[in-house]
Order: sequence, then C-alpha cells, then structure tokens
Amino acid sequence: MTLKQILTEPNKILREKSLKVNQVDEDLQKLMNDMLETMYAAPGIGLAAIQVGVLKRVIVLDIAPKDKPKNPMCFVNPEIISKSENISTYEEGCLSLPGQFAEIDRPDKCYIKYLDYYGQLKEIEAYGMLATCIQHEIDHLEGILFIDHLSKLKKTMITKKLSKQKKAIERIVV
Ligand code: GNR
Ligand code: NI
Repeated sequence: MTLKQILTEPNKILREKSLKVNQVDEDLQKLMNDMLETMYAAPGIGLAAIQVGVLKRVIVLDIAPKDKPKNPMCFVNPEIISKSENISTYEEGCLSLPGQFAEIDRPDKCYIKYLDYYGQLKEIEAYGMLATCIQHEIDHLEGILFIDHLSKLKKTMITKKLSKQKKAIERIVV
C-alpha cells in the first residue's frame, strides 16, 4: 500500500469534475486501498479520489467510532437517487481545507446507488453522519467544497486564511 499526498486549497484540481469509472479492476482496488490507508493516516473519516489527484468517481469512508472495529466502505460511481426534505446540520471539516470547520446544512437522509469494492451494484439508505459524509464526498466529485455552501463572506475568510497558510509553508520548504 502507498500513502498519497492530499491536495489542499487553493488548488485548481480540486475544482475539476471527476470521471465515471468503466470497470472495477485490480488497479482500481489498489487505488481504493491506498485511499483508505491515506485517509486513516491523515486521519479522516472520508476521502474522494480527486483529493489525491485522481479524477475518478471513487470515494472511501469509515465513520466507525475510534473505540470500535474499523469499517472501511468504498463507493464507485456513487449517485444520489433521492434525498429527504429534512435538513440536518453538522460541523464539517475537510482534509483539503486543513484546520477549517463550519456548520453545514444538508438533507439528513439520502438513497445512494453505487458499485462496491468488487464492482457489485448496491443501494443504501444513508442517514445521520453517513448521509452527511457521502454528500460531502460526492460534492468533491463535482469539484465542490464545503465552503461553497457558506455565505460569500465566510467563504472568503476561509480561502484567504488557507492561501496565507500555504504561502507560509512554501516559505519554510523553499
Ligand atoms: O475527515 C473528515 N471529516 C468530516 C467531518 C464532517 C463532515 C465531513 C467530513 S469528511 C472529512 C474528510 C474529507 O475531507 N473528505 O473529503
Ligand atoms: Ni473533503
């Protein structure tokens, strides 16, 4: 397995649209394993392929509590079939927006169609934290970040902070 580098804002790649996967083969399974390893190491509870620079519609998640056994989940070509009208609010973070958190409103339940790790067609009903995370990850596949759901002012504040952070880090590295 290989740890991948996670892209952070500002980075134009994060705004690209990811492409549908044609087949779930060994190479794609290797990508999913690497993504899981990278996500656990970060640590995070979800990761979209685009965050490691791969423009494929693949996401991995593990929302199991820390004191419970691991529960890795892989979703290829995930599609939201329907979502509830009820909204819930969670404080979200994103590995591509390090150190930034904000309360985001999203439908509290959704049905998702996807291919699993073995390429089998599956359907699930997601609610609570799982629904929030799946929607956060599917947004990534469309080039959308959680800050896009905030007011212009809040979004500008966060992007400015991240640009400064990045420049400060570049100065140390160079
Ligand atoms: O690690 C993560 N935590 C998180 C918390 C609330 C809502 C969404 C997430 S996903 C995030 C990892 C990430 O950036 N995935 O794209
Ligand atoms: Ni994210």
